[in-house]
This record gives sequence, C-alpha cells and structure tokens, in this order.
Amino acid sequence: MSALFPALAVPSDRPALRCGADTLTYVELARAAGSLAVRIGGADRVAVWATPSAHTAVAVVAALLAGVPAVPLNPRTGERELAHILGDSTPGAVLAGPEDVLPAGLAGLPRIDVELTPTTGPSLAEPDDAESPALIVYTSGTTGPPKGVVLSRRAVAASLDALAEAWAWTADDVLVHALPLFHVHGLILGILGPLRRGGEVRHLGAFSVEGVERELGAGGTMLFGVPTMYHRIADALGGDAGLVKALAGARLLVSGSAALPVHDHERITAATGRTVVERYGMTETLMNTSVRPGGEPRPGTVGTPLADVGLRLVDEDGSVLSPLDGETVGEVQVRGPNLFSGYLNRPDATAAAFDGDWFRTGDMAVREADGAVRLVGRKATDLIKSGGYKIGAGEIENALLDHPGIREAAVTGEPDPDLGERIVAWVVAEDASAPPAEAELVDHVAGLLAPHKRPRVVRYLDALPRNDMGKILKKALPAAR
Ligand code: MCA
Ligand code: AMP
Repeated sequence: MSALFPALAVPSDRPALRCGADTLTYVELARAAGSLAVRIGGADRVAVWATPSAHTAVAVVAALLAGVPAVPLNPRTGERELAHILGDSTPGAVLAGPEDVLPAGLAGLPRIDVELTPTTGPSLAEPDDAESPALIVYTSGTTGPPKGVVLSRRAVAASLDALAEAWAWTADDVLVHALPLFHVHGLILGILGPLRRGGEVRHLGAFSVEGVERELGAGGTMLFGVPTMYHRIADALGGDAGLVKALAGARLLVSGSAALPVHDHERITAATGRTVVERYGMTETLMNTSVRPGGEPRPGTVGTPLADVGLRLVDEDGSVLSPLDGETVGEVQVRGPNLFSGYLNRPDATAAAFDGDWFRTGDMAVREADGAVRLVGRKATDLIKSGGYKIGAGEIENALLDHPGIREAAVTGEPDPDLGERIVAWVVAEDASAPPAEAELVDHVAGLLAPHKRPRVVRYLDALPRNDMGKILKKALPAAR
C-alpha cells in the first residue's frame, strides 16, 4: 500500500495544521511526528489523550507513521468508561500534551509527552501492511459498554480517497472545523483527511459561530460540522452579514453524523445561496454515501454511494429490495474497502454485524429514482443521536441504576431542535418521598460515562410501564408522566 501521508514523505513549508496558537508546516509536522514515532515504535498500541489540539494530531500521525495502532480517548470520559476502554484495548502508553492533567485512571500507564517543536526528527518510512490496524475507535451499542472498532490503514485511505473524488478535495483546500478528535468525523475526516491530501486544517478548539466566520473569512475553503453546529449557524445568519459572506465564500459546507433537518438546509441556502452537502457514514464503515457538490440540492437525502462502496436495502427476512421508488423501506447494508476489520475482542458482535461480507448498519432507508439514499430511521430505538454523538440507552440506564437512590431507570431520546435528540431519563426512586435531585443524577452519569451522555431531562415516575413479561414498555413512557 502507498503511504497514508505522501505529503510527509517529501515535506514542504506549506501549512499543515493550525489549532489555536499552534501552527505546523509539513516540515514541522514531519519532524514532530517522526521523532515521536521513534519514541513509541515497538509498542503494541498507544492511547491518545485526544484534546482538540495540535498535540492530538501529531500523536495520531506519529502512531500511524510508527505502525502502532492508536486508541483516541475522549478527555472528558468518566471513570467507568475510561476503565473499560483501557481494560479492553490494553495500550502500552498514553500520549498527551505536556500541559495535560491526566486522571487517576491513567496513572498506571507510562506517559509520553507530545512535543510540537523537537529540534530533530528522523524521516520514517510508513509501514506497508494495508490490513494492519491504524486506529481503534470506541462506539456505543444499544446495551453494554462501548465496543472498539478496529480500522485498518486500508479503510482509512480508501474512505478518504473516495471523499476526495466526490468532493474534488485537494491540497489547495483549507478545512475549518471544531469537531471532537476522538471520533471518526473529527479525527479521520477532519485531521487525517486534509493531511492525506497535503492541504491545511484549522481546528477552532471549541465550536463557535464566530470562529467559523473568522476562519472561513480568512481563506478557509471547506467546513465540516454536525447538524447541531449548522443549526446554530442558521440561527445566527439573520443579523450577521459577515457570517453570510464567510459561508457564501466557502467552496464546500459538509454536514454529517446525523440528519440535518430540511428547515436548517433551507435557512442556510436562503441566506447564503449555498447548499450544505450531506454525507452518511458510521464508525464501522467510515463514509458510505455523499451528495455530490454542484448537482441538484437534495435536502433530506445523503446522496449516492461513494466509489467502491456497495450499498443495498434489505427487508426483515433478509431479502434484497431493489425498487428505486422513494417508498420501500429497508435496512442499509454496505460493503467495500472502507469497512472496519472487526470489534476488538468481540468476535460475537463482529459476526452478528455482518451478513456475509455485507455490514448491517441498523439504519433504515429508501432509495430515490436516481439511487440517492434517504435515511428514514434506525432499527434500534435504544440508540440515541444527540449533538451527532451516538449514545446507547442501556449504558445510561446501567449508570443510573448504580445510583443508590434509583430503583428503576429507562432512557429514551426525544426530538430536540438543537441536539437532534435529547437524552431523557425516566426513573423510579428508592424513596419516592426523597428522590435524588436531577442535577445529582446528571452529574452521576457525566462522571461515570461522559458529559455528552448525561440526561438533559430527568422525569420521576412511581413505576415504569411494563408488559406481562416485565419488559419496560418505552413507547408507553410519555403517557406514564
Ligand atoms: C455540562 N457540562 C458538564 C455537565 N453539564 N460536564 C460535566 N457534568 C455535567 N453535569 C459541560 C460539558 O462538559 C461542556 O463543557 C459543556 O458543558 C457543554 O457540553 P455539551 O453539552 O456536550 O455541549 P453541547 O452544547 O451540547 O455540544 C454541542 C456540540 C457537541 C458542540 C455540537 O455535541 C459536539 O461536539 N458534537 C460532535 C459529535 C461528533 O463529532 N460526532 C461524531 C461521531 P465545555 O464547554 O468546556 O466543553 S459520528 C461519526 O464519527 C460518524 C462516522 C459520522 O457519520 O460522522
Ligand atoms: P456513529 O456510529 O457514531 O459513527 O454514527 C453513525 C450513525 O450516524 C449512522 O449509522 C447514522 O445513523 C448516523 N448518520 C451519520 N451521518 C448521517 C447523515 N448525514 N444523516 C443521518 N444520519 C447520519
């Protein structure tokens, strides 16, 4: 396989990345990542304390240069989730910025500080094995703790190249975003994507409409975001001529990780004349489809399959559906070089996820006459998409049940104009006369799992609705209030 980062093999003085005050050219990135790669070479796996910083980008590039699989860690991960990820992925060290304060859960691991400006840095030949694991990214399922998705160098390269073809993404592009760097969207598409092309990425550190306006106004050509970010941009467009101009000047506005409501598409197009391009992917599959820029605006669809991606709809019995009628609903299955290699330590879950070489996405869709995919729902109601994060109801229920004041718990997602869905916890207190306060339960979940998994609303009930078998009837919950 050819190198993941051709621009690092013969590095130039072109800008590679900017995050806050830190900027690195390709020469500087090659030196920083090259010297770190030497320090971690030989490790089986490394964890990366994935703050939204240049240090994270250098750490992950170094791991890829060294051929050592990287496990990005959400720096806000709570104690239970962190313990699970470390126990499951058994990294030999953790890479972190020199200023980062690491939690007690990482105390047992050797720490390697990421330096941005080492004085020397050897140039390294990248490993050649396309099937070797590049990254292990943790993702939620409906029940149990998150699973480690093993992504090969082949999958990363194939998906980034398919996007480059679909979007005419080149070394001249300057990508602007503020996505977290411990998921596929922000890290693989948002950092490794521009670096594979030899272009530039500017990470805002934290999302703000002002930051988007500033960087798109100062030469940014592409913006990546989740729908919540575009919703906030759409809210701000009304009175902000500078923001309108910045968006209108960008070459490509891309939304993904969850559905961008048609209303937000329309508000952005009405104000700027630009259409937001939606693409559809998954941690396990990287990118599957995209609307093609320059074609007809297609709000509500996620476009057609990317190069080399096979996509089919399958009904309940496993029969393949072929009508391009915009009506017949089936589960999306995909295959191609973009797919993951399996769940770490979970051959059972890996086997269950496949139908032959087709991966069952769990997403339900119809196909339009031109083959465009329109997602209409998910098979599992116990998966919630909030702010673009996938969150399993089961893991939150388990965390709530661990609170001594909680006897029963059920978690659902409710429509939310900003987050897409908000997490709602329905609880029965041990002592109905003195239930734990809402803030206490919210902090409890945030502390064990992660802040984005915290319930946004807690509703107290005397009992959860159950069927004769004792199973909680989640659909009956709203009526039980
Ligand atoms: C509030 N906070 C708390 C608590 N309450 N912290 C601890 N305990 C509490 N009780 C803090 C948070 O830590 C955070 O601090 C701040 O309050 C707000 O956090 P949050 O609620 O998460 O922010 P938000 O306003 O809801 O965030 C919106 C967002 C975010 C910026 C859009 O949801 C986001 O970054 N989403 C991106 C998700 C994503 O990348 N998904 C990709 C996976 P502070 O402000 O200091 O941070 S999907 C994927 O990869 C596939 C392949 C795909 O298709 O893309
Ligand atoms: P994750 O497992 O966190 O990587 O999230 C993947 C899921 O996000 C997919 O299975 C879809 O349900 C959803 N998703 C990603 N992109 C889109 C999109 N453009 N529109 C609707 N849903 C999306």
